[in-house]
This record gives sequence, structure tokens and C-alpha cells, in this order.
Amino acid sequence: MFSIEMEKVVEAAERIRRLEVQGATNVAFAAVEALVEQMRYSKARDHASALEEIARAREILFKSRETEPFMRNAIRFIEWRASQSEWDGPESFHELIRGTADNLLEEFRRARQRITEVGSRRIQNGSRILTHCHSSAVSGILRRAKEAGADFEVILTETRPRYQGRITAGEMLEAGIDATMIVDSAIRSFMNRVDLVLVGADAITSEGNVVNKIGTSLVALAAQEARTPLYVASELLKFDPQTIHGEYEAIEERPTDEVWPGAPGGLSIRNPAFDVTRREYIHGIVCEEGLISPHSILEAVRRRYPWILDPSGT
Ligand code: RUB
Repeated sequence: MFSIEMEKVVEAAERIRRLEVQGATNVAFAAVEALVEQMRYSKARDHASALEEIARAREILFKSRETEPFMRNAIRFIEWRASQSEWDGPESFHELIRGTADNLLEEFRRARQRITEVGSRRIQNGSRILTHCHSSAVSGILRRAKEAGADFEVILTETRPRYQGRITAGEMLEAGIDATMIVDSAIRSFMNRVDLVLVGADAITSEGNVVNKIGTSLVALAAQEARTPLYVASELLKFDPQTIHGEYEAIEERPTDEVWPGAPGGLSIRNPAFDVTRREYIHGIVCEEGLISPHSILEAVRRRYPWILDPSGT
């Protein structure tokens, strides 16, 4: 459908779609880098066609994964900056895109640093932490806690159907953290032996609900029943501004052969990638503003990233 000149973006979108790049933060970084690369090789010779190219790149990247507002916020911001710029030739246009992206990525890194610092203080010596799927924010917190000298154990789910728990397991072992894998259906059996649950997020809504890997809402139910506190580690950059206008976060449905390759004909299979955990189940969100209540998410976003709500306000 797209001509060869969108190659960089199409390749990145494919890697994201196949989960070769996974997790909201890695997806956002990869999408931004792909856009910058695309514009480096752009053949656009005026402002209008350069903006047209960015818009097409945006369309391709957004389709790679539906439930990724972090990526969407980042790409929209760069697009908005580009639209406000003066055209001074393709090279300076690319420099503008590169510069805007670099500043944004730096902001993402600073946000992550704060999250790992704040989150690591919740990891007590001798405690047991349960996590689901693979979140780079969660792994960062656990690594930081270990570096700070805490001795703790991580219980991690395998995370059907794509087994992202294996990525978490690899990272824990590499960091020298005690790790035990369980099947997803063993969550309730283990919950009474856990001191704290820590998960990541793909999206945060204006009501303070969190969208994360399918099964997270079940983990949250089990945690509430066992009175185990559940924390979400997430950049405010994952806030979805569309939810303010009453829209629901779209939940990506993935190919059914991830669940059962070669399944018998006539059998319906559903494979939603994410689910919604309501704010009542969340003790706190560890974000770049510190440890906050999910109730105060909108104010925190408004304070920290007004451009997510209105790019012209920057
Ligand atoms: C990954 C997932 C992660 C969040 C947060 O799902 O649900 O918990 O994306 O990750 P998938 P991070 O494997 O389908 O992308 O903290 O790295 O942003």
C-alpha cells in the first residue's frame, strides 16, 4: 500500500506488531527513532510534503499496536512541532525533527529515572514481589532496589500466550535477583505469600484506570482479596487524552494462532492483549511525579505535560 519511501517506518511498525519490540516504553522509543530515520532519508522538498510524510508515518505506526498512547503522544508532539516550524530546506527540517525527538527521549529517560528511584523505596528487605508480563519500568525498579542492597524475591507469571514473563525472568536472573516463575492460573494460590504486586501500564485513562497486559485485572482482584497492595509503575506519558472526551481505550486483539496454532476449525478463539484494572484496585501509581493516587492522574498530567492535553499550549 505504501511506496518504498516509507521503508524505515514500515520496518519498525512490523517489528512492533510482531512483538520483537514490546512494552509501551520500548514501543514509544522505537516509533520515535523510526520517524526520525524516515525523515533523514525523506525526499520531500517542501514543508507541505514533509508534513504529509510525517502524517503517513504516523498512520502506519499507530496501526502497529492499538493500545499505545505513549507512542501516540510522542509522535503527535513531534508532528505538532514540525507543523509549527518554518521551512528552511530538508536538512534543517530533519535537524528540527532530530532535535525535538532527542529532547523528548531525554525527558522520557528522566521520567524513568525518577520512577525507578521512587519505586525502589517500596521494595523492602526480605519481601516477595509479584509481577505480571514484562514491564521495563518494573524491571528498572527491581534492579534499582537490588543495587540499593535490598534482598527480595520476585514471583513472575509466564504470561500466556506470548510468554513475556520469560523476558522478565532473564532480566531478574541477570541482575542476581531471586526469581520464581508460575503459570498465570497459579496467581491466586501464591497471592497470600506475596507482600506487594508491581505491574506496568500501557495506558492510563482520565478516571485513573490502568490498561495493562491481559490478566492484570485478575491479578488485581486476587491482590485485593488477599489485601496485598498493588502498585502500577508508569510514566504519565502513557495517559490517553482521548479518554477525557469520553472515549474508551481500544483494546488490541491479536492473532488467534498465538493462543493455539493449528486449532480445530469451527472453534472460536479470542486473544485480547490487554485489560482494564479499575482504580479502586490500585494503591498507587509510581510515576515521574512520585507515588500518586490514581484519582489525581489528570491533575498530575496537566501539571507535568500540558502538551499531552493541548500541544499548542507548549
Ligand atoms: C507489555 C505490558 C507492559 C507495559 C509496560 O505488553 O503489558 O506491562 O507495556 O511496559 P506487550 P513498560 O508485551 O504486549 O507489549 O514498563 O516497558 O513501558
